[in-house]
Order: sequence, then structure tokens, then C-alpha cells
Amino acid sequence: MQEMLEFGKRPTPSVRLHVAKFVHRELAIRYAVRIHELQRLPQWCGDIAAFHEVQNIYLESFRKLRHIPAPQDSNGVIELTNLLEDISQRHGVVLKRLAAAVHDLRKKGRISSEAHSNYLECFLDRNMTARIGTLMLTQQHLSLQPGNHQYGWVGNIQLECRPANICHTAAFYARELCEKEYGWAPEVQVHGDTDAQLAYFPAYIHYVMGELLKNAVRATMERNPKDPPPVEVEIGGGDTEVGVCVRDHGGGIPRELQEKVWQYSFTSVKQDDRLQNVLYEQDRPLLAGLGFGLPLSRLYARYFGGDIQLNSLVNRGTSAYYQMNRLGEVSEAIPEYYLRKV
Ligand code: ADP
Ligand code: K
Ligand code: MG
Repeated sequence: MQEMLEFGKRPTPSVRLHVAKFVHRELAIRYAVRIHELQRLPQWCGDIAAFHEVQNIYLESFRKLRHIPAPQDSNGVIELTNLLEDISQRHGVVLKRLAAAVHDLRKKGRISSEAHSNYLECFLDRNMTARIGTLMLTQQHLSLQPGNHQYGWVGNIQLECRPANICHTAAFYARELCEKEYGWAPEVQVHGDTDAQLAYFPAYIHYVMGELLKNAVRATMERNPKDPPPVEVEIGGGDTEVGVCVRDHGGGIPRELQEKVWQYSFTSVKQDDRLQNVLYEQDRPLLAGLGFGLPLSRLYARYFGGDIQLNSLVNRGTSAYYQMNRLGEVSEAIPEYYLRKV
């Protein structure tokens, strides 16, 4: 992280070349690992079309990367830049395809056994973790190129990122989806240390806050559709971390589900054909139903040294706590089993 910040502050041609060489080599290796993993999927995943689609996306990127030589001068850097723009565009659908794969497996009854379900959860954790890394490498390279540099930003790190602002945007997004679903949405109040700032990745805060707020407004509407009580967001800013708490009066999560909600394959939304449509045909965001919100949010939080916890008060509501470390010497917190298995 520190290195990214240092490099990003002085994007000279030699820094660009240095980063480009590293990214060119590193991305090919990382895609190869993921292709290998997809090829090794057990037989009960073999006929799931979405897995093959994802594999083909990685294969094409791998081949294209190997097809161009390692950059040796500014022309080489430009060639890589063009390719990475193509790659980030094509990889945009990967997350949805993986959600579609899980949906398919669930419909076919393939993940009812604990062994299968554990396998799938680990596979997704590894894939999603690796995805953060490759995305960062790609965006780091792209943001160093002339014309892409933005004042106050290094790659996708915003140096003075203010979580309160992102909470407002995420609340707008979650309420909009809620209104589409229920015709109405609870108010979202943001208070506490609203001035708190840190150098961080706004895109990840936005994702996490969007997911926590979508869950909170959905639970609130399910429980109290006529007169939904507000959802409260409180921000705390400290020397080493910034925290956000999302409180709702949606009735809480029953004890027997408190572990399960962290699984990619778990959602309490009834799996109907509408979801199938969204996963395969339309590019429309959903209020709930993929089941990826909580596990992926926690993975993102932990990757950068933070965490997410949920606490429920039975029959009342849920509080979600999201901690972010101030970036510094902290390196990416890659789960141990990821290192072991790969
Ligand atoms: P999804 O929202 O797509 O179902 P998530 O991973 O975001 O997937 O959440 C999983 C499940 O956890 C939800 O379906 C819901 O049953 C439960 N849940 C999450 N947040 C809350 C909350 N604030 N209140 C009550 N239940 C919740
Ligand atoms: K889930
Ligand atoms: Mg959700």
C-alpha cells in the first residue's frame, strides 16, 4: 500500500515503465492461477455454464497478456494500457456470473451437503480475494498514465476520503432500490464524526455501505412497511481507524441464521425466476437476492486490515459495525488459507 502511494505520487516515465513491467508479469501469473482453479472444479460444478464463461474471460485475458511482450519503452506501456482497458471492461461481468453459478448450483440442489457448501465458500473467498488484487494492479497501472491522474488521488486511493459523504451516496442508492421494490423507503440519518477523513478506497467503502444499507432498509420494510423507522448511520473517527455503525429496527437476525448469513450461497430472498433474469439478461442492480452482500463486504473490509461484525437484538433490530484501518504500513491482509491453497 505504502509502495503504491509512493509510486503514484511521482508518475515519471521510468516509474510507469517499472510498474507496467511488474503488472504485465504479475497479472498473467494471477490469471493463470485462477484458470487452473476453475479447471480443477469438482465434477458437481462441471455442467454449470457460468463457470465456463468466467474461465473463458480469464483465458482470453491470459492469452492476450502473453501475446504482447513485456513493455520496454513508452510504446510498450501504451500497448499494455490499451489491453488493460479492454480487460477491465470484459471482467466487469465476472461477479454476476459467479453469483449466477451459485444460483444454478442451489437450484440443482448441489450445495445442500456441508462438504459441497464449504468447498464453494472457500473457492469464492479465494476468487474474490484474488480479484481485489488484480483489480488494484490494473487500476494502479491505468491511473498512472498521462491524462488519467486526478488531483488528490493515487490510483483508486483517495487521499482525503470522507466516509460520511460516501454514506450519503450509498443511502441514496439503497433507498432508490428500496422504493422500486416496496414503493417507499425508510429515512437514513448520518451522524457522529461526519468530518472524519482517511486515505482509502472510496469504491470499496461505497460497496460495503451500499450492501449494509440495502440489508437495513429491506429488513426495516419487511417488518414495518406502513411506518418504517429511520436507519441510523453513526461514524467514529480515531487515530488509527475509522468506524461506521448501521442500526436498523428490522427485527434482527434469528440466532440460527447468524453464521449462515456470511455464506455467499445464503439469502432469505425466495429464489424465483426474476433473479434468473437479472443474473443472465439484465444489468440491473438488486435490493437483495444474490447473497453476496455480507460475505463480500467482510472480505473487502478484512483485505485492507479492517472488519465487519453484526449484532442483533432479538425482536428489535441489527447493528452492523464496519472498521477501516488508516492505510499505512499495513499490507494487504490475505486470508491464510488463500496462501496455503495457492
Ligand atoms: P442478500 O441481501 O442478497 O440476501 P446478504 O449477504 O446481504 O445477501 O444478506 C444475507 C441475509 O442476511 C439476508 O437475506 C437477510 O436474511 C439477512 N440479513 C442481513 N442483514 C440483515 C439485517 N440488517 N436485518 C435482518 N436480516 C439481515
Ligand atoms: K449471504
Ligand atoms: Mg444484502
